[in-house]
Amino acid sequence: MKLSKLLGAAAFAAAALSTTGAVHAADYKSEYKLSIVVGTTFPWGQGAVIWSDLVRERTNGRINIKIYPGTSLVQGDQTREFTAIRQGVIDMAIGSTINWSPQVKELNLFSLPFLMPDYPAIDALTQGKVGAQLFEILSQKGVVPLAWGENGYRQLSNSKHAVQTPQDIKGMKLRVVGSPLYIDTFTALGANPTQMSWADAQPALASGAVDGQENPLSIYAGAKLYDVAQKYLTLWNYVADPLIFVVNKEVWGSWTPEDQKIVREAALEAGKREIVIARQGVTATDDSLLKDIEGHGVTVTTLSPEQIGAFAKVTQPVFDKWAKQIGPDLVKQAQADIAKR
Ligand code: X2X
Repeated sequence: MKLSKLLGAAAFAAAALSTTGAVHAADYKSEYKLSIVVGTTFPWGQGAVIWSDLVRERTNGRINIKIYPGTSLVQGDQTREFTAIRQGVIDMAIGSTINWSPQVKELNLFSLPFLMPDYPAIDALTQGKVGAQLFEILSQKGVVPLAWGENGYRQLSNSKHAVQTPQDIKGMKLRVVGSPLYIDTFTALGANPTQMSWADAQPALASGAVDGQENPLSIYAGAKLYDVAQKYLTLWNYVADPLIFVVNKEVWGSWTPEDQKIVREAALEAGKREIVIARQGVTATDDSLLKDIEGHGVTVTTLSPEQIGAFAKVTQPVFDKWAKQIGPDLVKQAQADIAKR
């Protein structure tokens, strides 16, 4: 081959290469919409900030993530978030297992009453076989799951009186999240549960339309629920909701392998850091958040293992009913991994 021809071929190859590069860049959206339920001041929102900042820096701005708090891309209806990710209305999300459980029944696992007694139990599930299996299930549903985060142990608050026994919540009107499992749990306890989005819950608490609710302390304190008459708080660790970092499958496929790697690693790093933030201030060694809550005149009741046992006993039929729906093998695996923790 003559030198001129060779040079011509090389130039052609270079041009072709740069065209593919350009095609990739053109494929990329100018903004990727990331959905979360609460604001960026909450641990959950901090996770979103960390993830989007890391991705923007490490891709030199090729992947530009914009955070949409308040599940605003689905008008605040958090139980529709998962479907919207699959449909591409939402590009990526950090979602609570509770909010996605209407579409992914296995995610109800974490809502089985009194399954996970402590943080090592949560970790045994998310970081073990159960977590891997749940990611496998999610992968078959149009999303690419990347990492685990945490909303937290959901504690009970109300405006009426201290709750120590199942008897104490009889007849109480409680706002619950969007899985029928919660209706079953609180119905078994003799309460009067009503399902509502987080957006609707806050005015309902403020007006007294409902007496109480359940949420992690970071949400309770961050949303200043003590200012809407929620002066009684019971710590009972009955369920905890992990968070899952996901990307819509087509969006994922539109990125180069290098960028996919960056997004995945950033999600893992953000998830780890978010879990640390979510657990701050609510442990025996650091109870600063609890102290802060008490400073607002809140009566905090911490249940003993025996008192928790009384609630667990009443809700056992709900556990058994839902274990069948979730999948007995998955629940058994979870129980075995928790026992081994
Ligand atoms: O709605 C709730 O209670 C919240 C904010 O914790 C969830 O999105 C599951």
